[in-house]
Amino acid sequence: METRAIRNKRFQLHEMDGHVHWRSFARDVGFGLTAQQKWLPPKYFYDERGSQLYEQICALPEYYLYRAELEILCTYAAEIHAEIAHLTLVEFGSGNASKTRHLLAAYERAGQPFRYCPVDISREVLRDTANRLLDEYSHIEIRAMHTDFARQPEVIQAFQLEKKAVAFLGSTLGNFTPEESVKFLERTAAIMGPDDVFLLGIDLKKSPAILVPAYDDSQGVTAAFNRNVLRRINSELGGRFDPQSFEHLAVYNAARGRIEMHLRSRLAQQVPIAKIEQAISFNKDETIHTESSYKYTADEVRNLGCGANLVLHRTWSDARGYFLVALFRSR
Ligand code: AVJ
Repeated sequence: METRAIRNKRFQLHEMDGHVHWRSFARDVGFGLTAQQKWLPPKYFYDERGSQLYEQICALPEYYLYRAELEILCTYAAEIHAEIAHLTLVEFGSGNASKTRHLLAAYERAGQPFRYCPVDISREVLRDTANRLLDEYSHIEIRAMHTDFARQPEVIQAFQLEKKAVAFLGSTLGNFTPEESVKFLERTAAIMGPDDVFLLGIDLKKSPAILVPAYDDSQGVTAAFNRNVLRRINSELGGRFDPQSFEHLAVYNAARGRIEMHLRSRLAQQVPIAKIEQAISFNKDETIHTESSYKYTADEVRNLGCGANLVLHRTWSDARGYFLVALFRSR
């Protein structure tokens, strides 16, 4: 635990352990790379280097998602804060909180103590972010949780909060299939009280001419982010991937309403991975499906909520209508 944080007692880290251990990584890699359509869970992008690359992605001109949501949170921070009524803010996939901080600024301006509970899969990012927020906001108290929350939103019950606002921003829900999304939201709604709110930030459906470049930028940052999962298999599982022998691919699958990222093998090859005691064979042009990023319409967002016992209360959008922040209450 961070020493300064212990001293000032405004920071606590819940270490829910295990979940991001190399054994689970090995299991998921062994499972995904032996499937008919090879695939890897996108959560493994986010080691320290991957988190840095994601921050670089957010600064790319093509990656409108970040700035659109930032615009919403900046413009409507006071309105959103008023709806949330100063409840403790629990955030799934908080990352560096660079957008959330605008909402936290509204809490700070209220001049009353408040609590922020970020939940993230990356311990380094949680610690650094918490330290910066503690420096910046005098009224903040932070209870952070290091865990892979996707399978189990109930982990946030460990915070033992009476009332809460649960935030899931950055279109991270888009990484789940619609079925997984409804399940995740339903399980979250089940642990919400009558005064609790759920704040969802999600990317909207739009022309592939805008969508695709956001996932295939001209500087190749997204390509490096995509290949980072291979580097990670090399360093953590004794893999022998040559990341450059895989081409970065981003396509919009209109039928499924999702951007797909793949890594396509430029040649037929065999890649040994020591810790799973296997060599993986690739045909030329065979792909590993590394990420799906689902896009929704505003109506579909409302319906996601309906299927999960969440009632849509209010929405905010950016000037171009690219992104949606939606506030739900539990039924
Ligand atoms: C963090 C899941 C929202 O899907 O847009 C960015 C991740 N992948 N560029 C997204 C990502 C490629 C991002 N999310």
